[in-house]
Amino acid sequence: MQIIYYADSGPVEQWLAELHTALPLADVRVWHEGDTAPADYAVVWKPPAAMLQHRADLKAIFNLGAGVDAILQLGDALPAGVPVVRLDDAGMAVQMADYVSHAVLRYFRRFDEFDAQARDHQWRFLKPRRKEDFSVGILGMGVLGARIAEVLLSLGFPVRSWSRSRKEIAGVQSHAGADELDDFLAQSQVLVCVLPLTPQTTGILDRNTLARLPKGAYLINVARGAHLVEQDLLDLLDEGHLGGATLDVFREEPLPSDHAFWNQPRITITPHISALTLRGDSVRQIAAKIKQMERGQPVAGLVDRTKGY
Ligand code: NDP
Ligand code: OXD
Repeated sequence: MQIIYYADSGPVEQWLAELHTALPLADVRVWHEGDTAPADYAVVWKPPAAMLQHRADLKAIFNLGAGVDAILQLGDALPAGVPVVRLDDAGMAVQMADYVSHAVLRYFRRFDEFDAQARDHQWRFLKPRRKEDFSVGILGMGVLGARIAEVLLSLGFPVRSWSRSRKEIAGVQSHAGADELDDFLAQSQVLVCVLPLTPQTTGILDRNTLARLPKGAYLINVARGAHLVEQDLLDLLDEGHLGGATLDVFREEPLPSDHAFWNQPRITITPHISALTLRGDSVRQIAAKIKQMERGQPVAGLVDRTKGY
């Protein structure tokens, strides 16, 4: 079995070694421009079009991340009949749930405001909030959203979700489709975005959406930078409609050093670390799926190209 590997960053030799250990009978090689030798599977992160163009011979393309926006952007360069398989949790859900719970608790316990006061040497009591008034709305209730919801519920926060299809998750109020978005937003004191980036969700965090949140609401975006219309967020923070934002993803990454977000104290910035691709978990998952495919069995995490995720 031949496997070609490409990632735009990361320790190539270690990925290769772990893939080889997990699939000892496979011949795993790094793909280089001009390599058109036969291959059965591709394991990729942000591959160039030249790698996958004309690769109708592949049995599957494994994406080294949950989000498939970069690979689907290849459009016609992506061979039509070849299944694309994304990472399905692979250790990311627990990281995402930690990150989001931390941000929600920070806003709930007003640590953002205490930090600001401390910078001015101010010792001042701030009225505690009540959890029942601090409802968290999660945009996207897939693999990651469901885990975030579970942890927030265990912390006692009211949780609601928005997705394309309705969900039946104990304790979570499910909203589905465009018709139910306004009602969802109006009741979300914290808005968490964990949607895939598709033509329908690009720019979804704009003034129109964010202004429908209750006054003083917070935004947590851990999905993709292009969900957010950046100037709209800055304006709504300046106008006092939003209380703060925690952003892990940006339209341009790394975030340029002169970007206005760095100067807005109500924005907390992290460098796309909310859920890292873990090599061990990812290799184990991909190797298991390759074995399933070789046995003719179905695998989880198949991307529906018409939906875009
Ligand atoms: P899933 O595919 O499991 O879940 C996606 C969810 O979004 C589903 O509930 C889906 O609805 C919903 N959805 C998609 N399109 C729409 C729409 N137009 N309207 C309403 N709901 C919609 O994805 P994951 O949970 O695994 O990952 C989500 C995203 O998180 C990834 O695509 C990636 O971009 C991002 N991510 C970011 C990371 C980081 O480090 N910052 C790390 C990992 C992922 P339905 O259930 O009805 O299909
Ligand atoms: C992903 C990411 O999509 O790390 O997995 O952003």
